[in-house]
Amino acid sequence: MPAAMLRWLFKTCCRASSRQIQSLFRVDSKRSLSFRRDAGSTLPVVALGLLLIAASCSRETEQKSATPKKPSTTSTNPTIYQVKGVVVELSPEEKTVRIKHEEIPGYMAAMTMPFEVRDTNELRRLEAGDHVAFRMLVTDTDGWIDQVRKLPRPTTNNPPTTGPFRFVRDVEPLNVGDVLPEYRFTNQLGQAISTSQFRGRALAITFIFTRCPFPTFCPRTMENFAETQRKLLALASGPTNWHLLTLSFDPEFDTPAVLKAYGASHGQDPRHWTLATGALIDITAIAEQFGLTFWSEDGGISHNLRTAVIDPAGRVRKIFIGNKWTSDGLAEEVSEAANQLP
Ligand SMILES: [Cu+2]
Repeated sequence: MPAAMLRWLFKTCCRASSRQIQSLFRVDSKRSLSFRRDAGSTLPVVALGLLLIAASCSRETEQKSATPKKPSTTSTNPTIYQVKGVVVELSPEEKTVRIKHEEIPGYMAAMTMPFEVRDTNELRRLEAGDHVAFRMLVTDTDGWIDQVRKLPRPTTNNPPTTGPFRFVRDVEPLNVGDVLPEYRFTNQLGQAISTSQFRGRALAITFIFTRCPFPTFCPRTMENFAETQRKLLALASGPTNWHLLTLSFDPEFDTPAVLKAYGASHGQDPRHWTLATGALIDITAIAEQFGLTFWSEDGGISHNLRTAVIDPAGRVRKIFIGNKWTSDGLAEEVSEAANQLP
């Protein structure tokens, strides 16, 4: 689907132009994106328009890396995708349902992930194993699903897909009060770093991969860290002994150069915020110690979310689960930890 891919490319290139691009496409009854039929006669104009947008995009990207990005205004018109999948787990109290969903062409690879459901009545008749179709609604900063319909179970028995083989080492889960073992990683400048170099400072650690497309997952985590950095820097007579560490679990793609650009696009101040990655066995170990798991699935990476605060003595102070925490909450934990007496 080249049209959808094109649109996605431009969307990731610069969000401002996504609406301009959207006007070039129509959403048909199956909600798949295609070029407007009547666009054929205006194709030369469209092509010129795309070129101009591309030119303005590259300028915007350059500016972004020089100046911290302002929080984008929330788009009120969600993009809608029709998706099918299998219910893995229902959590009505959390207003989420975990679904192993099929590929969403031009947007996201097939993966298993929790989706927010705003009306929990939609979950009432569902159970794990049900085949469902639903609408996925995505804005610049949010994502949720609705119109969840049960589908008849397919008659063929597909074998379960198992995760790929990977090297792991046995690690103990870390609880509040436990000392974080030393881990060595490589930062966005290609320099070796160690978690123990942050002793004496409050350290917030979180996990992402830069290709993650879903707004409430890695992009939200990045925005929250950017806001936490901004709030902590703005604290009059606030502590200065704090640091943020964002670890990528996609070292193959997230090279130092990729991390540097990703950090810059989120207003990373390298004095207080490091993006890093490392050997997969180390990333896996530290992630699992905080209860985060990730695995590759049909070309994408499925994962859950963890953010931890380490105190200046190197002990775990707090572990935030999922994406419901706020930058206010994190900034408060970090500044309290920073002010903590040894
Ligand atoms: Cu993600």
